[in-house]
Amino acid sequence: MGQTLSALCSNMPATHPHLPNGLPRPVQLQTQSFRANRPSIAGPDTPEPPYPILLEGVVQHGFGRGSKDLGCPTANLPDESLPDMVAAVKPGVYYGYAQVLPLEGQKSRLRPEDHQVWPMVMSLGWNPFYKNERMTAEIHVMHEFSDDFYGYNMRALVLGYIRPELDYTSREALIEDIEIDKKVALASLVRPGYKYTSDPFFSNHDKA
Ligand code: ADP
Ligand code: RBF
Ligand code: MG
Repeated sequence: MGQTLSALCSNMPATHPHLPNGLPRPVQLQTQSFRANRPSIAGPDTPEPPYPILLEGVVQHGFGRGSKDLGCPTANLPDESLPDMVAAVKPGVYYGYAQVLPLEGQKSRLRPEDHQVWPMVMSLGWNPFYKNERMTAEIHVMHEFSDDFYGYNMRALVLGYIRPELDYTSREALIEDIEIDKKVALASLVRPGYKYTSDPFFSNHDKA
């Protein structure tokens, strides 16, 4: 028997809703059984093919839901950056590293540290909770940026798979799982086999 959902939720910050007295939430069966048994680390000790997967694209405007609805901004990548990843893996939640860079020849409004390589979680798919009609790739960077960065270039190195996309019956349940995804990503990335922050794919813009 794995960790129970209430055990996982007991580590959540107080701002996140908890299950009332351990009562099950009214979520779909498949979703519920998956959520109750989430491992704290995802993937093998070192990345295995098709990882690492490299993505690059200019950050697009989406529906503005990430920050407003979920408290989790997600930088949306353009469709052109997706085919390689879509061909290699299924929709789901992934982890890795990302870097935000100004476009060639443009000056950045952000701070130097905003251009470092930061851990990220990524959602690749149809966002069933929102019934999207198009596949999207959205990256939440685990760093507090000084400003938004629409129109900036984003490089992402995907190192592993966390979980399938689920169709939630409540926004709160999706928010809780995204918080767990972030913890799983960080715990997975601190492993010695996942030291990719100095990978030549990333620019040393921040050190220039
Ligand atoms: P949209 O639907 O337009 O993608 P979001 O509410 O998801 O809107 O917000 C995403 C935007 O927020 C990004 O494009 C970026 O400019 C900004 N942003 C600020 N901090 C972050 C972060 N840590 N991770 C991802 N995007 C961030
Ligand atoms: N949307 C879903 O419908 N199902 C999911 O399982 C799901 N998981 C996500 C996991 C992470 C780490 C992130 C950042 C987003 C996830 N979303 C999921 C996408 C969410 O619906 C999306 O960010 C919003 O649609 C805002 O654009
Ligand atoms: Mg977004």
